[in-house]
Amino acid sequence: MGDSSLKAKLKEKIEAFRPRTTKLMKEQGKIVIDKVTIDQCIGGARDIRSLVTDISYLDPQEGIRFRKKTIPETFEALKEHNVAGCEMPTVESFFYFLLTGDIPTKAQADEVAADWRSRAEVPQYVIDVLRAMPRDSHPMTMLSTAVLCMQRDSQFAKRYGEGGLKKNDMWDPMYEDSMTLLARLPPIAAYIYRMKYQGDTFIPADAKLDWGGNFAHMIGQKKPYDDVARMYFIIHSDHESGNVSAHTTHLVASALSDAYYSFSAGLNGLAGPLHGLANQEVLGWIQNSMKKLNNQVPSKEQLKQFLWDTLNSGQVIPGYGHAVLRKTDPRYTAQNEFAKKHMPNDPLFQLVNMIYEVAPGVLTEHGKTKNPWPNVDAHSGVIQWHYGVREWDFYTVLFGVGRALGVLANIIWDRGLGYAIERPKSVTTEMLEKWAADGGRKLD
Ligand code: NMX
Ligand code: MLT
Repeated sequence: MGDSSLKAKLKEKIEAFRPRTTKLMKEQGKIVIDKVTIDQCIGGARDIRSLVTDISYLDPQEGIRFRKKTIPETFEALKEHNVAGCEMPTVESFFYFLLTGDIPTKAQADEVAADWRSRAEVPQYVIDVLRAMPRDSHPMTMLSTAVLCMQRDSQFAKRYGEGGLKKNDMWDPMYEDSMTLLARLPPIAAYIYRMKYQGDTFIPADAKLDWGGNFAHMIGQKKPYDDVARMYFIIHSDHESGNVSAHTTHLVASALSDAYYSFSAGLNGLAGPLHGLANQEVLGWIQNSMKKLNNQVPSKEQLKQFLWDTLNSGQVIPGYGHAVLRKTDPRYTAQNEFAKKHMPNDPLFQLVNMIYEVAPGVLTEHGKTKNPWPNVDAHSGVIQWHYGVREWDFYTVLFGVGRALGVLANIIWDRGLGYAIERPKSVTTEMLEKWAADGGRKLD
């Protein structure tokens, strides 16, 4: 297969960009841009400016921008790519935009679609591995395992192993692996879903459908769920570089591990309850609250009590709070607008809105969290539930399929710009105590 126009465009973009990174490193590398305090060292490196990405940026007040565009601006800019009769653009057009920063023409987006279609066949050994796993394995374990076992197909590992792969050319096999991985993720996720929850029955891909639409079709969903799938994958794609899944993917790739090793590791981070797994926890929390009331929607007072009971038992309120955001997550808002339009009378949706009215006040009174507002996960499960995807433990897989778009775009650029192996310096508690007593570490 000859190189696609996306690949040619990317080559041009990377080569044009590279001198900016080189200049910053070589000529301006010692300019100070941040300081590090003891609480940041112990407290999860919060706010330390030490990662670089040009693909998305997260402002604490405004939320995410993909390539400088907010979520509404992104959807507006891509609206020529809305699938006929649908409200959402194709994921293919969004990926082109995420990777290059340019809005594609129809032909360019079609080319991505054709490229992914040509790579989409899931090897039989992946199916065999999935089928050999205990059926009650978490679907995130299955997804991560499926990704990891495809490492044997890595072009990057092959070309690196053959020798002679130059640093400036490393983005090329990283791109090839990432495109293959992206093409195979929807059928793999759909296979896991149908194997685990739909009586081991399968629906073949439909070559006429786009990436998001095809996923909806393969799990057995009808309209407008195809738009739900497109919206989910797009809004979950990227959240700058410091979140656990993006950072892990980037960290592992920095050792020149290929896209399969790197993304599988990122998925394992996404599977934590403080990160992506929170979307299944939210549904569990809501359902448990309703169960206590014989499945009646609680009153605001009852809801307040559930929130306090959760906090008093030492648990977090899933879907609320954020390490960076200090306002309602615009990804929550995007889903809320979709739900208002398509499922306004759904009782769970009404409950989600009620939680939004009550939880920020309770969390503020509780006084611990720096951000009492909802994040993306507070809303995602309810929409899935409404359309009949009721297997909560699958929800993080949906997050993971979307997250692949962002983190893989990032590691392609990481190799394009030749970012170094990541290796921050650690210190001992004794050193921290000494520097604390001295009023700070003496800098050279
Ligand atoms: N419910 C109860 N307590 C909370 C919550 C919450 N939703 N959010 C933060 N806190 C607590 C937090 O546990 C910490 O307590 P302690 O001092 O006892 O350790 C304190 O408030 C200060 O935490 P923050 O600095 O506000 O938050 P941090 O940056 O450490 O953590 C999260 C961010 C997202 C991990 C945290 O807000 C949380 O656990 N939220 C609930 C889980 C969740 O929704 N995760 C999904 C995030 C989005 N995603 O998809 O990844
Ligand atoms: C994400 O999308 O990765 C989450 O909101 C977590 C984060 O940004 O830290």
